[in-house]
Amino acid sequence: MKLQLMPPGRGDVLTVTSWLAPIVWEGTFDSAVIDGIYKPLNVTIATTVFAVGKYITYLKDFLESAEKHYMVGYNINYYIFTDQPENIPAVTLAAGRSLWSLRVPAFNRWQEISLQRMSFIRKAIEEQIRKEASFIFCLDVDMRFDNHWGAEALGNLVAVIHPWFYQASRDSFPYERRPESLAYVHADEGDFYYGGAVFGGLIDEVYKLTGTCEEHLVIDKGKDIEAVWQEESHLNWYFIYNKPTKLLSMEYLWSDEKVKITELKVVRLSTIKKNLAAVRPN
Ligand code: UD2
Repeated sequence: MKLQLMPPGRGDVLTVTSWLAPIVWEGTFDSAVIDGIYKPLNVTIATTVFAVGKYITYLKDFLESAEKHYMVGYNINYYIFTDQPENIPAVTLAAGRSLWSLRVPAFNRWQEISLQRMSFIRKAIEEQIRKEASFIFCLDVDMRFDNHWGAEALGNLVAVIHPWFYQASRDSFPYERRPESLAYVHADEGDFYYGGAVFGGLIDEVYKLTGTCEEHLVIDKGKDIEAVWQEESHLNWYFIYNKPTKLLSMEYLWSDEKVKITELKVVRLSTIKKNLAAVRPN
């Protein structure tokens, strides 16, 4: 019997969306093939992280674990947005990887950091990042890489399925439901609920995404309405009308607080259990 060159990777999970975007799971890709495509292009991947106030304490583990597992062998520019550049930990970076600090103010409400991230990223793309990288990932800082998180994640516009809503029905997705907000999603709309902790893609695509979300956040603020999950709500609105070209499964955004499910063969990135009262400003 002849061996199939490309046997179907997984039969137990959804691996492609209704608009034909792949959903990346362990078993659906071959890293050697993927690296064979991207390595010769010598791409640089911008990676933005906010570490404001007490969240700076997460940065060391984030960076050290990223150096072990995140896009290993690729050029990475980390852009750390912080109110205390002097406290950025000294972490040894591999060749081709560098770190920039970008100063942002300290905020007195944690929601404000989430709300303003889109605007800071949009500006940084305009002023610096677009000259220095071709892809970008925007990540939360209270996270740890545990396993390979590589170039299979690259795509034009990339979203991650939120681990808490993987098996949830659409009516339980925590979209913004008040029509006064520009993040409003009608009960009949929505494909997946995506996490705000990981999004990315080509620089120009993420520039459009951050610019649109920023505009909508500003208009909402003018109307004195704050979407239920801040910028994550606006991001979810955006991905309904601008479909991501690649989706990352929960392997790419898991949570230390979740009980593992059988479909999850490998955890690549996980949010750390945090004491919110101790780390948030409000
Ligand atoms: C969820 C989302 C997060 C964001 C937020 C919006 C996931 C796993 N997380 O996380 O991406 O959409 O909801 O409300 O999908 N930060 C600071 N200093 C602070 C507070 C926050 O630097 O004092 C930064 C930091 O990079 C942090 C990020 O903002 O990782 C998100 O804040 P969070 O982790 O407290 O938000 P959370 O857990 O509600």
